Amino acid sequence: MKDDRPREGNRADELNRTEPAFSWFPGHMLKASRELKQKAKLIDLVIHLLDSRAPLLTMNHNLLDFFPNKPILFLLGKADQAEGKGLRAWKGYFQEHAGRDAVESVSIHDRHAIDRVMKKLQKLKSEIQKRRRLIRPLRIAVTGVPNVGKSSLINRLIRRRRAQTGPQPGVTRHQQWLPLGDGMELLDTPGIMLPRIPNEEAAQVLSLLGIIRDRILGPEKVALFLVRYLQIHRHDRFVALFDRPPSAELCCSEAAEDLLDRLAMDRGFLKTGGDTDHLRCAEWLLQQFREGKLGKFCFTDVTDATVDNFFQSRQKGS
Ligand SMILES: Nc1nc2c(ncn2[C@@H]2O[C@H](COP(=O)(O)OP(=O)(O)O)[C@@H](O)[C@H]2O)c(=O)[nH]1
Ligand SMILES: [Mg+2]
Repeated sequence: MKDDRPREGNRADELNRTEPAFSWFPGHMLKASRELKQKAKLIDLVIHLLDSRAPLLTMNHNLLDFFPNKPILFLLGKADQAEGKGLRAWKGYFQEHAGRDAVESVSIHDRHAIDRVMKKLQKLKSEIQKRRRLIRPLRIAVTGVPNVGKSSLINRLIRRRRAQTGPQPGVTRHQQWLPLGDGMELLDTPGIMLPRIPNEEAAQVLSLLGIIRDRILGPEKVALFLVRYLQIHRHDRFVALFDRPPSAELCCSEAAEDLLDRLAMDRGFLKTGGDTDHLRCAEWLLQQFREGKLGKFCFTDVTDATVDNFFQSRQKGS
């Protein structure tokens, strides 16, 4: 008998059916990961760039383990897209657990923030050179998951467009040393994905942030996650997307699928024949989010965070 159950050609769904978490680790990342591990001995300082909107979720413990005894500067990146209160709380969290000088927030659109990072690097350089009696330039690796802004940050720091950047994960495929001046060199590295994504919600946040490609979960699924998030936290921003807005009450109570359908109808995303085109509407909604048109976000709450294993093990080791 023919099996006519609906089929989903969606990799994450297939994986999620059999286990609570899934991994997405393409071959080029495995190669990049090996290359970075080999270079780890050469590095004096590690910049670990995180997304301010979900800092612990975008922290790659595996990657940090390549550098067991090296100082780490955590940068909370894309700060221009993060809600101020959440960002300050996360900065406090990292100051408490990693050290006052081990964290800074940054946006490539904020010259003052770039200057603050530069000052912090100069301070760390002096300390490291003094402690290790180094006379050669300090070698700094800029690390993080894909698409978190590593290459863009490097270009801002060196004041040149030397590192290739782009809105999709996987633009930087090779490591590249770039002179920073002031006796420092930066290593641009390809993004390395978390080996294991803890759950479906985490995967959806990572997709929204552009760290996992949309096609892995499917744009509609990611957009529906965003609709649900807005329903709970910021229905005003969702309502503002409509020409003829639904009531706030309806916006909070209706199923996310129906709201996306309503939005598709309102914005005129229709297929030939008149049915609403959810895919195009989902892609449009994700674009609005990524262009910052839905405002600033903070997807993870610091009050839910326990002391991360990474800080506990480093404290024990120090
Ligand atoms: N709003 C905002 N976008 C950023 C920032 N830094 C990088 N981006 C964007 O994020 C995307 C990925 O940047 P890229 O530097 O290629 O990331 P990488 O893969 O980590 O090297 C690009 O579209 C950048 O323009 C930032 O501070 N704020
Ligand atoms: Mg890059």
